[in-house]
Amino acid sequence: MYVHLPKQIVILNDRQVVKTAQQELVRGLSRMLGKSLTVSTSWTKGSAFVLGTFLEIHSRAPNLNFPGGLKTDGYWLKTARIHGSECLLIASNTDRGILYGVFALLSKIAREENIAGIGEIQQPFASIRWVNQWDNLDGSIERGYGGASVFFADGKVRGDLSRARQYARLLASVGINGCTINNVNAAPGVLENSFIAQVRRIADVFRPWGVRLSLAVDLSSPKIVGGLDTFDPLDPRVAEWWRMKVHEIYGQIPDFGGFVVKADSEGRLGPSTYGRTPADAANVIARALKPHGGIVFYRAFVYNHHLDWHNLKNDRAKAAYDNFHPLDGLFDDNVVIQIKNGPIDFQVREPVSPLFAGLHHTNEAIELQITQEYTGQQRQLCFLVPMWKEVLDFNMRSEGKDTPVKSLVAGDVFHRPTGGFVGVANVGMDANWLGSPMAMANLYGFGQLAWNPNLSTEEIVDEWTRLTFGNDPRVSKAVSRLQLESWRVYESYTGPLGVGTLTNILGNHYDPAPESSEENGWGQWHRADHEGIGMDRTVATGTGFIGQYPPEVQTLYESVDKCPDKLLLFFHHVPYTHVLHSGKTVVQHIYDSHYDGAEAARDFVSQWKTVEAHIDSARYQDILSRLEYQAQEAIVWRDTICQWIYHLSGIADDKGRIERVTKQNTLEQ
Ligand code: GCV
Repeated sequence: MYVHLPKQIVILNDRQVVKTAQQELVRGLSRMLGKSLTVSTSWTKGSAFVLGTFLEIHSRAPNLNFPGGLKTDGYWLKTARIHGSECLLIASNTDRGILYGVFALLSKIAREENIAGIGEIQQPFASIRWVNQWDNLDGSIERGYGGASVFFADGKVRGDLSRARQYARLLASVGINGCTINNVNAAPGVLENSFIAQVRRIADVFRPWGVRLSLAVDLSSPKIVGGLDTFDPLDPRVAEWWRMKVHEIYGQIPDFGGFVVKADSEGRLGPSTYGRTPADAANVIARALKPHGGIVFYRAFVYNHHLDWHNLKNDRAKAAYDNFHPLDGLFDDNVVIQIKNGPIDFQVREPVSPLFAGLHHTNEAIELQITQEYTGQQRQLCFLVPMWKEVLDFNMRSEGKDTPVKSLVAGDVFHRPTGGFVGVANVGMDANWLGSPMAMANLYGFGQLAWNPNLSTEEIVDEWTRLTFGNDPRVSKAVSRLQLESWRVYESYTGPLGVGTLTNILGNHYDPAPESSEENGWGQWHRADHEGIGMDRTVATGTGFIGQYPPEVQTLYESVDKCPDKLLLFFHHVPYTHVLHSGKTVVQHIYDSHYDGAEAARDFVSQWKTVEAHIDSARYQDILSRLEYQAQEAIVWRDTICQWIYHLSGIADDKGRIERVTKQNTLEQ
């Protein structure tokens, strides 16, 4: 199919990122098609792949009709006759866009797509497409399940940064243009002069891939690192300290992206120490970054983890909106409020954060968690793109208009200068980056959605599967099916009806331990007792959280009758005998859901076995043993949660399964 492809590449400039693009094209076509291409910087005659900016190509081919108004980093793949020969143009308004165009072309070839006569324009939905890494300087990664840090070891930047270089390549291949390399629970030491010189080496390996580096910083750095007696954001000495520090960083890293700030959260110091606001804190840093083009990502994950659990009106879910909505309009234009998708903390199911509709004069970005902290930690299969799609497509009906979350975060609805998507990736040194080969679909999917959230889940999973396992339809069908079912299945045996992931929140965030959520100040409450289950977050009788949404969404959630079953227990405390829209009682739904989920997890094993003859045995065995393990874990979850609900409610399972397990356990003891 690709016999007529050009045999030469013409690059119209020799800037670093375009050179990377050229090298990728040479490498990709040689490995996939066995073609060897010549490279030239002067465009004379003959059929060629032509890599350049619109301006550069226009100056050589002025008669071509160029697409207008493309967003930054958008690209054009175009077959055109130039100087009498058929050429394939890979053009963009930026060098990064040319690189993305090359990766897109290679992806098409890998998936055996017909590219004859191609004429395709792609452009990113939003300018911010970043990942965060929660890497500690000792080389560990908070909530990382794929090995040690690719950046740090023993308190220093690694000597060998070849994996960091490969990571930048991986990120660029899915359109990601920025990476924060260290934990948001930031070690102040990253801002020491000697450390910045080390970080520069990482920025140097990122640069050829168009990935900007940024750092998570501790707000008390002016005191701890700078030796001042304060870090009060309104103190002029503090402002000057940030200004000088930023100046120093840009001296080493001219394309530095900016800072991520976690403050007044989970024990981190913040502006509240001085009675100041997040806007005061964000702006002092933003002003230091502004002349250099840097951004501050200020996280909305600010909450009190010592909430009084006796008080039924207390609600952690309200914190982000309560803290940030009143400050709308007070943040500088190079501040972005980074908001987790849900109001609690990356649970298996949450409603969207109401803060997305609560900021009209402030930039925002959605924070999604690629690393599966609460969703099976890469030991269990849980493909998160279907969840993210639901979140991004959710229509907030802000001011009574169609305002899906994706458009709010991109800044389209309220005409903000910037906005977008941040994924907590936490890849590590493991050969497959995330610890499990199947989990990479989440990183791929995040990149694809950040580029184009209008892609369907099916398209994304099909592309990933074929790029990863090849084009055999027997394999791609089976893998896609497993991925597509996995979130629903994981939810069904861990936390159905919006109750949250009933995991051990005081420990590993992995094993079932529903009681750990209650009677402490962390606020991940489900309020299960002998009568009923769920958090009453209504305006009428509960915490009032629902009142933070625009009116039409309030109407949907406030009424127990209208509230969708999948989120019922997030918003309402109901008796176990409450009848769902499905016609089942809550308690029976919980039992059935856990049994069906465990059954479906077991079925994953059989589904996987169908691909044995069509896949390499190393990956086949690896994934098989993971799915077998998951099937066992699903039974552990099923029995723990069903027993717990049975003992709390005293209500028997219609099918007698819980009683049988209880009896069997008693006999075995
Ligand atoms: C980096 C959750 C995680 C923490 C994480 C925090 C955050 O609470 O369990 O490990 O800290 O979120 O997002 O800041």
